[in-house]
Amino acid sequence: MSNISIVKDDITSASQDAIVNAANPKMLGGGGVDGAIHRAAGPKLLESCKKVKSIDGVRCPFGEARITLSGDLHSKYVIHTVGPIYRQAQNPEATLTSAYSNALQLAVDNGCQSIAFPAISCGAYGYPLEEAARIAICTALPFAADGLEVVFYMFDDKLTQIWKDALSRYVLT
Ligand code: AR6
Repeated sequence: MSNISIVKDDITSASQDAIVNAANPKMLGGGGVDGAIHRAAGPKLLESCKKVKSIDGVRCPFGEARITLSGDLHSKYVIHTVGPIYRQAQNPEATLTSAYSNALQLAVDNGCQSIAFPAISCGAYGYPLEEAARIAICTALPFAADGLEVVFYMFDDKLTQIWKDALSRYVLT
């Protein structure tokens, strides 16, 4: 049994300690899951984001993660991470791996026992889905083995199946 599970659901309904947002470097909202999380969280999330230190408008560089309060969401925290734009990144695999691992580490450092992830970089940022699923599952594995509950919220049937296939390939369930 692993501490990793996959559900087909809207991540804004998640009640894990932290919800991960697939953000952009400015961290002030956007489309896709970022837009959905900001809509569900209300204006307090944007206020929390604005307080994050910015350098020339960049609050979270590609591959890094930042934590804020979560406004009206069920979770305690939102962890914003920025995956690679697949066709522009020099090393998309390394950047996606560090986006996941920095988000996971930030959750642990802030006392979270559970974390909810969307499929980072798999929408507007264009990451190939099977590759992204392998990176997501394999990066989460050591954290799950240390006791963190990791739940992947997949938005449609295709993504759900790809993530489940990766889970059974890389994890003994
Ligand atoms: N719950 C779970 N998953 C969702 C939801 C939801 N409510 N809505 C969309 N997804 P994307 P990216 C899935 O484009 O590729 C934003 O504008 C969606 O089906 O949200 O990392 C940011 O501001 C897809 O599989 O994120 C950035 O500019 C996955 O979430 C940029 O897009 C990620 O798709 C980031 O692009």
